[in-house]
Amino acid sequence: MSWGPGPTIGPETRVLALTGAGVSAESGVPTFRGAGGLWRTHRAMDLATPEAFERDPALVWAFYAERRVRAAACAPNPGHLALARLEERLGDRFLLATQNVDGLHRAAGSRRLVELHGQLFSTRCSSCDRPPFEDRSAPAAPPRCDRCGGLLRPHIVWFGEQLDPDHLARVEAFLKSGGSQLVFLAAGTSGAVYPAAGLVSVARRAGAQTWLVNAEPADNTHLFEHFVEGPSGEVLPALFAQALS
Ligand code: BJW
Ligand code: ZN
Repeated sequence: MSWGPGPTIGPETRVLALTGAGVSAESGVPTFRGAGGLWRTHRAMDLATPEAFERDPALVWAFYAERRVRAAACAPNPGHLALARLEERLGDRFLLATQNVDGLHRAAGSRRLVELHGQLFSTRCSSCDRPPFEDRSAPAAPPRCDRCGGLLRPHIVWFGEQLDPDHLARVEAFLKSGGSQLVFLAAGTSGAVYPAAGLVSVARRAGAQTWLVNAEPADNTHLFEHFVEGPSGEVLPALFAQALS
C-alpha cells in the first residue's frame, strides 16, 4: 500500500500533532471506541469520572491497575518513532499533544510533548495537594496517601474534569503563532472527546493545513482537508519518509 506524499516539510514548516489511542493500538494498547475498545466492555461513566471514583474507588483502581500491567508490557511502534524523529528534525517548530496516557510517546523519545489526559503511570492524592508522583504499581486495593491518609488516585483526566489549563494554553499558543506553513496532523483519534476534538477548528482558524490519519473515518473527519485512511504505524512513517530521510 502506498500512503504518501504527506505534508511538505520545508524550513518554515511548523507541525502540531494530536494523537489518540489508535496510535498505540499497534503496540497492543486497547483503544476506547470501536472494535475491541475498552468502552465496548466497560462503562466509561462507572470508571472514568470523579463520581465513579467516589462511589467505588476499588473498582476504578482495579481498572487502572489492569491497564498499567498491560501498558507496561507494550513498546512504541513505528508511528510513535516517526513522530519522535519529526521532532528531532523540526525542534521547536514541532509540538505533540497526545490524549494517550500510556507513556509510549515519551518512550519513543518525544520530549516536546503535552499529555492532555494525564499519565497512567502517575498517581496523585484526591485530598491533599502533594504533587503527582511516578507510580508503576498495580495495587489490588485503593492505596492511601502517606501524608494525609486520603485516597490516592491515578493522575488521569476523567470526564467532567478540567484539562490542565497550562497544557491547553501551550497547544493553543503554538497554533495561534501560526506561520505561513502550519500543519495540524491528528492521528488515531475518533474526534469524539472535547476539547481535543475541537483543536482542528482552532488550527483552521490559524490558517493550518489539516491532516487526519485514522483507521476509519472519525466523528470530525469533515473538518480536515486531507484524510489518509490506514494504520498509523504504517501511514505516519510513509507520510514523512521524505522529510526524515
Ligand atoms: C487507529 C488504529 C490504528 C484504531 N491506526 N487509527 C463539548 C461538547 C460536548 C461535550 C463536551 C464538550 N466539552 C467537554 C465535554 C465533556 C467531555 C466530552 O468530550 N464528552 C464527549 C464524550 C461528548 N469532555 C470532558 O469531560 C473533558 N473535560 C472538559 O472538557 O472539562 C471542561 C468541561 C467539563 C464538562 C462539561 C463541559 C466542559 C475531559 C475529557 C477526559 C477524557 N478522558 C478519557 C478517559 C480517561 C483516560 C484513561 O482512562 O485512559 O480519555 S475518555 C477517552 O477518550 C480517553 C481518550 O484520551 C479519549 C479520546 O479517545 P481517542 O484517543 O480518540 O480514542 P478512541 O478509542 O475514541 O479512538 C481511537 C481511533 O483510532 C478510532 O477512530 C479507531 O478507528 C482508530 N484506530 N486503530 C490509526 N492502528
Ligand atoms: Zn494526601
